[in-house]
Amino acid sequence: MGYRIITAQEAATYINNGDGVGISGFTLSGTPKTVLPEVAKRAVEEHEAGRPFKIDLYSGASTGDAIDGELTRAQAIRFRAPFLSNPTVRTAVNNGEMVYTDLHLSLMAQDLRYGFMGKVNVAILEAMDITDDGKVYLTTAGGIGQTVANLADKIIIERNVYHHTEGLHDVYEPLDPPYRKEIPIFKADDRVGKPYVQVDPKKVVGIVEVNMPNEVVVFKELDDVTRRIGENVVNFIVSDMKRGIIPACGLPIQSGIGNVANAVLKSLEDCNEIPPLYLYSEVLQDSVIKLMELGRVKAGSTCSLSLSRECLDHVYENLDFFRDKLVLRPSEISNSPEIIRRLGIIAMNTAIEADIYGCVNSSHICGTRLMNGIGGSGDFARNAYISIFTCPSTQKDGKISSIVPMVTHPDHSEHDVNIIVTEWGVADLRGKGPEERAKIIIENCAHPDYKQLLWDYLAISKKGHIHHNVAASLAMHATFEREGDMHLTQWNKFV
Ligand code: 0RQ
Repeated sequence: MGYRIITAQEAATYINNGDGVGISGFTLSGTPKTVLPEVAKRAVEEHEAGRPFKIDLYSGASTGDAIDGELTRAQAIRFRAPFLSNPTVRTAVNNGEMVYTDLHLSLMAQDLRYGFMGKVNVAILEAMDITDDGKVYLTTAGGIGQTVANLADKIIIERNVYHHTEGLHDVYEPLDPPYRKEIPIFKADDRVGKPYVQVDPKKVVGIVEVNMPNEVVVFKELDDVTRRIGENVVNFIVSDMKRGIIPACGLPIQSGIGNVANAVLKSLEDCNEIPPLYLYSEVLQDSVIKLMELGRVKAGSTCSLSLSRECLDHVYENLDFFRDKLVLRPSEISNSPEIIRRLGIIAMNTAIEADIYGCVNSSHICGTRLMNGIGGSGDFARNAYISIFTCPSTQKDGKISSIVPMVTHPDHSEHDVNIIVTEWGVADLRGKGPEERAKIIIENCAHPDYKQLLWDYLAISKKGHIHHNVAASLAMHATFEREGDMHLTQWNKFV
């Protein structure tokens, strides 16, 4: 059957006030590029005419300014899940202008299927192409494409000819309970699905022709702090290999997103003591492409190619080299707890803050202001062979300590955190009780300027299995909010 070629403006008319819209993509990669900005324009026109216009927006992870930014500025989003990184939408969420649910990314597709969120009326998929019988070849991310295509009444395809991911996708959607079976991935690069998303051609209302690269994130250059964090992580892995805890052949690694994660991966470039590894992760950044070319990473399974434009072009130009080294999976599979546990992943994620007992906050500044969300960090941390969290020991010119008595928002409890790493060192929490953990985290990870404050907190804490002074436990944060500097915290009023 032939599909209609339509403009982005016409495609936008298929989306109505109150609709649930599910899109392809994961981070800034693989998201549709032209229809949702037109939806934003429509929302502005509707609002000017005095009519309501808001949608519920479901994606694999975050999106960029063309989607989250434009729709937020047009006040066109009622509900958003599961991850954000755009500053405009972050501000709107923190101002209470939309409902946002912070989800483990492995759950997004499943929660939509289970009906935990609203209906998906329209799916918009960015694809290299679609065949007459409904085979949709996605671009740079797996995301939740198959699920939203199944659930939606209408499907819009953005055919984006910029992209060339031929042979990279492995699309697999599990059955729901009580019929679910094991997902048969036993090695990071096993392929178990189809290279395309299958859609019902009758649902496709049209194809929008596009030729556009992805939006990209620019990382901060490595500095002394991030370089030292990276070196500490690599030294820790080497030491665990020498002790035989990590097998000599290595284990697959997962790396989160952001400046710190990027620095950790860069540190692997020069380390010959770690054998070439597999990556089983949700995002794959430029540093991993370099590691593949250096022979340091054998193959990478990911949900998204979160690459700079130059790096993505380089992959496309050398697709024959990368084709058997890259697998793009749906987020439900890239982040599947079952597979993460089976493969024995070494998970490396970033904390906003960690407390002296090993609980980690990855998502909310001072417990209230959303940064990005937990993303896949919880999927990996809970199920990893070794769960590592990294962060600089201080933030905001040293006025904030990232090591605190109690985290203000517990994303990852002490039960899911094995190792904490800052630029000062490594706290290995495995097999230790709470008091031992507190001592090693303060001694090895806290910034020297904050060590005494943290020791003094322990001294005024009530003994028990875990030592805390409940009234004082958030005083460092309260002091920062009141006086702009955690150094000014005084414990005497809590004694
Ligand atoms: O603020 O941007 O104003 O300078 O947070 O912090 O140190 O540059 O580190 O880019 O690696 O991001 C946790 C946010 C770290 C990220 C987080 C402020 C800091 C700076 C960024 P500025 P850095 P990174 C993969 C898996 C989600 C969980 C995860 C993240 C900005 O890694 O979102 O890993 N992780 N998911 O100043 C006040 C603190 C702060 C603080 C940091 N304690 N107080 N501000 N900042 N700590 C993602 C996916 O699943 C797709």
